[in-house]
Amino acid sequence: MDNGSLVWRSINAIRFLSVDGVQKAKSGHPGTPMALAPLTYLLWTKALRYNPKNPDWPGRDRFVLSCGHASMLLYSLLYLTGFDLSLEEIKAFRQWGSKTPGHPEAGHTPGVEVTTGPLGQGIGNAVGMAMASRMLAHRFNRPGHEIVSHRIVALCSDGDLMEGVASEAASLAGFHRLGNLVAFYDDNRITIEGSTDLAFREDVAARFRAYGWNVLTVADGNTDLEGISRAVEAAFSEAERPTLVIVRTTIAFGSPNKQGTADAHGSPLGEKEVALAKEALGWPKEPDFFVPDDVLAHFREAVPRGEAAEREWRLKVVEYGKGYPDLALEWERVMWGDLPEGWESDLPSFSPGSGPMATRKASGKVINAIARRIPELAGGSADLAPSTETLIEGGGAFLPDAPPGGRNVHFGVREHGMGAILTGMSRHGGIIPYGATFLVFSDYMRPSIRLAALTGLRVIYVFTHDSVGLGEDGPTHQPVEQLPSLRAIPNLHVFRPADANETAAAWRMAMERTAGPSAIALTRQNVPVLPPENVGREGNVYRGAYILKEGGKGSPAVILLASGSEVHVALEAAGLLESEGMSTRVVSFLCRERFEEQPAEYRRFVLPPSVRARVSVEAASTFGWERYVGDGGACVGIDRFGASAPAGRIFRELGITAENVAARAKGLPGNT
Ligand SMILES: Cc1ncc(C[n+]2csc(CCOP(=O)(O)OP(=O)(O)O)c2C)c(N)n1
Repeated sequence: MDNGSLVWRSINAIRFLSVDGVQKAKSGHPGTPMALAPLTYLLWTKALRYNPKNPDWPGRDRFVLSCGHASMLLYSLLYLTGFDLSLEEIKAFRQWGSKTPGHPEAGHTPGVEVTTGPLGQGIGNAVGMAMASRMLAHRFNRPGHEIVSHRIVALCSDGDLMEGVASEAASLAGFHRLGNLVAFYDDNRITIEGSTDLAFREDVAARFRAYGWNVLTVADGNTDLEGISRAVEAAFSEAERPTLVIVRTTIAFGSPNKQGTADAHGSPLGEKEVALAKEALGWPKEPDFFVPDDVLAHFREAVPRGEAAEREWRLKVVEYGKGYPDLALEWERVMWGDLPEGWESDLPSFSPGSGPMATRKASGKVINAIARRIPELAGGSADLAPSTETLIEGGGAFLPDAPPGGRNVHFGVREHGMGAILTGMSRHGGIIPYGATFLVFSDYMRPSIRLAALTGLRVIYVFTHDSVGLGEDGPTHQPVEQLPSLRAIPNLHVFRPADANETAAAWRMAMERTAGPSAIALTRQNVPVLPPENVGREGNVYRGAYILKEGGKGSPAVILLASGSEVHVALEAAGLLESEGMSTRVVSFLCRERFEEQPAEYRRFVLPPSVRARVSVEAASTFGWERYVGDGGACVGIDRFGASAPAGRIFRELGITAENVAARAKGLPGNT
């Protein structure tokens, strides 16, 4: 190790930019960037294909910092290699309005591929990206014209590999033999509480081999640049399996008193120790944020290198376009995330005459109608496709040994892994992913859903068996609090269609929504089909909540607000109330978040402030309905766990009946 050489000074520049950034912020994680500087130096100067001047070109490799707490490492690399991230931003680490938030946020900082920080998610996202890339390669590559040939490279830590979500995703990656995925594991044996000996002694290499991964090790990730280079090269030339490179490092390498200790994980080293570390590694103590000119110039070679790589790829695409003009247009379209002209023209309309239909069933028909027009719609379920009705008929299975081109993904019983994978697929681009399970198990996916919402990604979650109406499986399977808890996630749109026609509308909105994810909650049980002309009237269904039935002229005496299967309970209750002379409005609440986006005028039209007699009805926790029913109203819902019995009996016992709703309406102040 020659601290005077350009290479080691470059590595030390990564280290001390990170250390100084954390020190100035008085908060952050200095130890891991110090340890990973040699590996990332080699990756970012030699191995990765990226263009700092055009961070989003589709042919680039994707670099995922799964251990997002080491964000300063990534910011240092982005600044040094010439992304649109200034030294001022590095100095503003973790400050209000900066481009350098505590953990990396995709879409916020140029060059950040995914939002990471919750451990385990990033590696799950990387698996999703590798799957999306594989699907696109199947669809678009032609012999001699491999326009999809990039790699997904993830960097993960002990914490990442302890998390269950990583195991689920890694298992699936091994199963699929995703040779386009390389993960580096920073084996520094330190977490927050101390040594990994406290809780993590398993043989990670054996575990990943058992998943089907190619596993390589680097015994000395601190100083052995040749060893690291060899491993990177070997990993990048493996095409048949995902590769895990276990790199043994020392956290805070170079810090005389803190290296190898948990102290260096999550707090600044301290002024004194920073000075000692700089001295130990032969780095000038002053000024802070020092980058020698030749070091910066060396890193900035990434710009012409990246531009050349992009140019080469673009020429490939031009050649491709000559041979396959239609495919080339399709490629452009899917990578932009645009839907094809007229994509919605086959969306089915359902007639009441054909009898009642479970909304999950309707959803299955809608998925298939969409899939015929949109080849990039791909997804599946966590081993529940026959129940969630999410199979694309004739879509083929996405399997390692099946003919390429399959769009039905079998996630296995891995809801959390599925959640992280869907996020990665969406962020990769070119695929519109959906994933399905029972609504109650959305809890198993919640951390991933939250990140998709935070990042603003188009992911569609299909959650069936959406209430106690699923019946005999009992309270373990009957969602109660899931609807309000999903609605509490900012930027997630939660749809709960009342019938088949609303289901088609929900899917349409979810497909067209690019600013964030959508969850569609669907019934297991049959529900009546509403007249399509009522659902579609004036397009108000697309406003999230709309007047489905108006009892009489003038202001209604009472408004019933309902979602999903309970819309029919409300309609029946309205009949009862009207037979007693109370004019009743029924508002179907398909998607609260859409409704909230409407102008106040529309919202007041649907829910006039003067009508205070309101009753909500939803077979779920009533949490949140107060906002709409107000002081003068009442909520009919289920503020307890369900029970095992036939659905009809449960609804009766728990008061989700037209009679109860009517009685509650009549009992409101002013109506008695
Ligand atoms: C899901 C989740 N749980 C807890 C944390 C808080 N946390 C941040 S880093 C960390 C563990 C640090 O150990 P390691 O992953 O080995 O990182 P290193 O010490 O090597 O930086 C924990 C528990 C988190 N970020 N995400």
